[in-house]
Parts: sequence; structure tokens; C-alpha cells
Amino acid sequence: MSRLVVVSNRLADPRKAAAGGLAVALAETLNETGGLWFGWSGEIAEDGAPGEGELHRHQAGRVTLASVDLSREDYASYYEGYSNGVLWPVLHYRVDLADFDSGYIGGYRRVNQLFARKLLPLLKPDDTVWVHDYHLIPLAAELRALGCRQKIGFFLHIPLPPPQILAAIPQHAWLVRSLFSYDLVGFQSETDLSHFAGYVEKEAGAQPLDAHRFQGFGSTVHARAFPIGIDVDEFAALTHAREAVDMYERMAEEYKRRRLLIGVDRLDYSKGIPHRVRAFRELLANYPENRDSATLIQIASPSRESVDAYGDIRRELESLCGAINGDYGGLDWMPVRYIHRTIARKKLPGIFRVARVGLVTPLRDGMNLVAKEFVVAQDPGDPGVLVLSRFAGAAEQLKEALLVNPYDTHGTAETIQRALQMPREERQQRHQKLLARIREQDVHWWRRSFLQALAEAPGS
Ligand code: ADQ
Repeated sequence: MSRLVVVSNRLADPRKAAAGGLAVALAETLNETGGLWFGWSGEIAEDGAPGEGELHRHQAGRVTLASVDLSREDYASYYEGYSNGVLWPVLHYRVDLADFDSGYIGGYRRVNQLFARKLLPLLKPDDTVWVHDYHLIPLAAELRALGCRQKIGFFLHIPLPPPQILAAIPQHAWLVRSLFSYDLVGFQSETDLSHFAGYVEKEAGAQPLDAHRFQGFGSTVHARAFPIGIDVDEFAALTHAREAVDMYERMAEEYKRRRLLIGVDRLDYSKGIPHRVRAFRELLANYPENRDSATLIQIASPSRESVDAYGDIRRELESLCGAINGDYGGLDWMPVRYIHRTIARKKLPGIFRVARVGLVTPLRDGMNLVAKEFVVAQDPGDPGVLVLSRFAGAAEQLKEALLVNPYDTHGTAETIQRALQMPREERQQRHQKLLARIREQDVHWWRRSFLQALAEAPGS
């Protein structure tokens, strides 16, 4: 097997399980192949020049971690500006929130060029390079311009919107053309893939050779959906470990007369948290039997707080939760507990397991791993019910969840009521099917399928 080189905006030490997500997913192959992980160090060099950055190298077991610092200006334009102020909102269908400041694109290109320049000398001829996410769309094109011939794959962790929305980005044609420098492009869902196919046919005049191969801009790119999964065994083991069991027992005791609904997200406008809280208010209004009983715990971890839209959503949520508690709360019951904090990963399964309903209702989400973690943490004999947005990538796989349109407050409240009343047998049947699918397409399956498809894709 050729050496795996992973490139992502941020890197993590694959030996630390707490890092979660990508680190856990890629650790096995990185370790097996003595791989390299390359990305931004997380450091901002205050007096650094734009487009420059010092390279650091560390050994983490068999894996080499190589990272570069960013200048203040590059951080502002590449990271906060173009990646999180343009690409993140538009790719989540929120053109209204995008800040198309013309200065950002320069920084985005500059940092991708910096990454290409620093990475190229570290590559060996037989390496397989796997680039992750929207921060680095043009990286392969920049590497190819410097003469890189290795196989390069790209995986987009967030959605790809329909062509008309993508076309709102002034540089949309350049971005999509950049994708043709990869040998393989992976999306989270068939929906995202169909948007890519639609765009390249209609906007770029590229020819579909078949459902997964497109010819244009002098090259052929393979594109497929590879829905990302979780490490089921790891999360199941966490569920039965001390911290989660303690958490479960404490919460089960505290809420023994009540029924818990749980939401766990990064505080992001794509996650639909205010819509969810409004649906919960409607539940209390329309189904009074839930008063003094149903309790929503919403945990939202702080995220990108320097971006304006994130401050707005925080304020909206705080006032919404305050109003519901004021209207419906009593001396010994508060309907909503809103917690603006990251919860230790080891405790999460305990909180999931005690909940009767898991609310995963993003307005738009590439996949959403919380939905899968919620299912894995349940007691198969008496499982909670997953209420899932039809606009999460996960909805393509998790058909036995109760699917909702999060914009439909009334319909969502009705579905939550159905979840709260669902008989045990139906809950068990649904849970069994969901768990089987999550297990079948876990994160190791995801990594293997992507790397195998990349190995099979003819090189450029
Ligand atoms: P994210 O938007 O960050 O990632 P998501 O898949 O929802 O998110 O969650 C990632 C992880 O963060 C999960 O393991 C979850 O448990 C954890 N997490 C979230 N909120 C937390 C909190 N308050 N406290 C503790 N842990 C928390 C992007 C895309 C997703 C895609 C992933 C992976 O936006 O659609 O699923 O990448 O590709």
C-alpha cells in the first residue's frame, strides 16, 4: 500500500482518540503506511508576511505531522474570510449570509499556493494524497502546477448546493474547474453528487462519460458519494465506559419523572437550533400533556465566535430559551436547558442514552455524525427515537428515523409528539435497522471505499 498523505486545514494527533472525527477515521491507514498529515498549525504569525509560513514537523508514533503557520492577513482572508465567510454559507445554501468581499479570494489562493509549495518537497513518488474539505478546493491544481504527478483525491465534508446557488460565488467556475485536477472527488450524499453533475453539464459544458466520470478542462475526474460514518465500536465502548455510565445514571435519576429530548451541535446557523427550539415550544403549546414533563437539553459548543452571524444566532437562542422558560416553566421544572459549551466526548453517550428523543434537525448538513452517535448509544431493549432533518446528508441512509422538514415548525412538533408516544416495539424495530446500517457503513468502510476508488481511478 502506498504511503497516505492527508491534507486538511487543521491536523490532529491520531494517537489521541479524544480528537474524534477525522483523526480516528484516518489513524489506521496513516499508521499502517507511516503516513504524513499536513495542514495549518493553528498558529498565527503576527509579523509574518502573507503567503509565507514556517514549517513545523513532529513525529506522532509512525505518523509525521507537518504544519505551517499563517500570517494574520492570510488567516483573516483565507480562513475567516473566504472559507468561513463565503464557502461555508453558500455551500450550506445561505447566500444571504455570505460576505463576498473581493479581497478574500486573494488570501484563499495564496494559502493554497503556500500549502502546495511546502507540501511538494515532502512528497514521495508513490504517495497517495487525500485532501479534505472546502478550505483546500484548489490545492490539487496548485500542486499540479508545480509538477506533482501523484494520485490526489478530495473529499467535501459539507454539502454541494444546486448549480444556481453555487453560481452565486463570483469564482464558482474557477472552483469547479479546480476539482478537475483531482483524480477522485468524494461527496457526502447522492444529492451532492447530482448537484455536481448538474453543474458540470450545464455551467461548465463538461461531458458525463457515465454516472461517475466527467470529462472537461482537459482531464477526467471521477466523482462519487461516500457517506462518512462513525467508529461504531469506539462509540459503543465509550457508551459502556465509566464516564458515560456515571453520566447516564445521574441524569436518569434527576429526570426520572420526566422525558428528555436532546440536541447536541456546534453553535452554527446551519444546525437549525432556533427552529428546533421553536418546534419544542409548539409541542408544549399544542400538546399540553408534555408540560411539566418533556425537557429539552440543548448543548451547543462555541464555534467561530469572531464571525458576526455566530454572535447573532447565540443571542437569538438565548432569548428564545429564556422566553419559553418564562412562559411555561414552574418552580421545579424548566422546559429548556440551554448549555453553551463543549461536552467531554466520554460523557456524550450517557446523555444520548438517557434521552427519549434525539433532535438532529439541521437546515442543511453534509452528513451529521451526531445522528449516528445517538443511535449507537441507545439501549437496544428500550431505545430513544431519532428525529432527523430531511436536509442532513444522513437522511439518505437513516430512513427509519422520523424525518422532518425543520422549516415546518408545526410538522416538526407533531413528529416530536409521535416520537414521544412511539410504542417500544416500533422503537426497537427502527433502532435495529438504523444500527445495522450505521455499522455496515462505518468510518472504516468510508475510508476503505474512498481509498480503494482512488487507487482504481486512472491517474492524470
Ligand atoms: P460538523 O458540522 O462539525 O462537521 P457533526 O457531524 O454534526 O459536525 O459533528 C461532529 C462531531 O462533533 C461529532 O462527533 C459530535 O459528537 C461532536 N460535537 C458536536 N457538538 C458537540 C458539543 N456541543 N459537545 C461535544 N461534542 C460535540 C462537518 C460537517 C458534517 C459532517 C462532518 C464529518 O458539517 O455534516 O458530518 O463534518 O464529515
